[in-house]
Amino acid sequence: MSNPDTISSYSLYERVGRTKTRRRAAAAAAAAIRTKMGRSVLSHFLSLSTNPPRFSAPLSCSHIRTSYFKKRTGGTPSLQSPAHLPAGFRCLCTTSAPQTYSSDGPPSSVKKRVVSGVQPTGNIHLGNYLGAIKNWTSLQDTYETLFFIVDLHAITLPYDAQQLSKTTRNTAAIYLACGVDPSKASVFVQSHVRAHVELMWLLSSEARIGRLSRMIQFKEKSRKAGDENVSVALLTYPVLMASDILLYQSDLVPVGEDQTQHLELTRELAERVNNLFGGRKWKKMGGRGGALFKVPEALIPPAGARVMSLTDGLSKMSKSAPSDQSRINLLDPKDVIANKIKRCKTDSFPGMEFDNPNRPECSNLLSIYQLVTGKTKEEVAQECIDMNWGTFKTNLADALIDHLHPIQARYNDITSDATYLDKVLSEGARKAANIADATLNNVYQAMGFLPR
Ligand code: AQP
Repeated sequence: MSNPDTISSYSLYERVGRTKTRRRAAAAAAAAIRTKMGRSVLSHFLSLSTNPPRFSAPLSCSHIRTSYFKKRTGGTPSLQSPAHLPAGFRCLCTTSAPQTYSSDGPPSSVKKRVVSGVQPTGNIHLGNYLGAIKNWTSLQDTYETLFFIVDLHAITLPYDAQQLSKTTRNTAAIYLACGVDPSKASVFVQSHVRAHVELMWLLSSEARIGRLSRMIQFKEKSRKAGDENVSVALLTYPVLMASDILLYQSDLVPVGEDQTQHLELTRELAERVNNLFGGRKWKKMGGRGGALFKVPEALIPPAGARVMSLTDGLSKMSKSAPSDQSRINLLDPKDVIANKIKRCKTDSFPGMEFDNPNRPECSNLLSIYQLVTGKTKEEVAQECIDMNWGTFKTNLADALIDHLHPIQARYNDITSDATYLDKVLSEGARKAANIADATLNNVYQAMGFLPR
């Protein structure tokens, strides 16, 4: 793909525009180039330049692809250099990459779109912060970002209706306190954009029960909840998650290890619906044709972002773990943080070290220390190699308190002004709904529904 011939052959074809003469010249040029460089590569580029976007063009790496938008809008065609990812992030490149455009037409910029969210199911903890929210603050500088509070997901397990709106607001305030900037990212509440549920229903018709019931999270959560408490929503929430992602024609989705299966399902649903209802079939229904959904890819957060429980280094830190001692909540006061660190599980090995499989707690706490101090793994390993647990725990507690204090102060400011938060959320929902409604309307049209 990086062959300079490839670039110039595309440019040559693209420069000859729409008139008949130009098309003839283009055909001649294409024929000449075909002889020179071989049929398959050229036909790939020709099809990109003349046809609506294809569903899935096989590429060795989706980061090295022609810029569809630039070609459509007559800009200088080019191969994108490997996408700029924020420090530490990796993109899980796939064997197929979509050549699609957003349902609301060509975007005003070529920024890729990223969506993510956290459930307002309790206290936001250090795992949610280091594994998700903190990373968003670097993503918002690079990508077009939408961060939402996934309140519809919060009802998949028994929950407290009296608390839901409060925890939803608090979660939004935490996003902002952690540095999510509403002037860069759209911040909104999932249930405020009705298209999420509507698209979920449409996607449900193409989701299969067997596939959903084999999802690891369903198996684990349903086993924990017990049969009587397993709601249909617990089974089908991955379809809602697919809707959350596909509505926004997202390019990239930050995923933790526990969510790769969900993204895989999302990709499958996108491809299935694209194949069943998109392209020419959609065009016949009066639509634009092409792909209905962009097929998203996984964005892997920086290493070390999986935060484990303070009481068991082999289980992830979790909102639903029964013991509050197992997690640091972002809003825990200083003395609570110090106390939780003091009491967290240790071992009897000398010194401190990363990556010893027999010392999961040690590795976890060192990683937390690394992430909140911003030091490198090597620096932390060197600094702590000879420390005993007592000294390390004091240092860790101090570092955590220092790191979380400004977040807590900003949280208090934000929540003291209810109108500010309301304004951010309604503006975020308005922007999100514009994108989401366009996708939803396309899907209704392609699936044959009578227009309103
Ligand atoms: N321990 C963790 N380490 C790193 N990242 C984590 N995330 C959650 N726990 C950790 C990330 O937080 C984001 C939002 O997660 P969620 O609200 O969907 O909740 P969850 O993944 O189900 O985990 P929780 O918060 O602990 O809730 P419960 O107890 O209900 O499972 C995701 O990006 C997730 O990876």
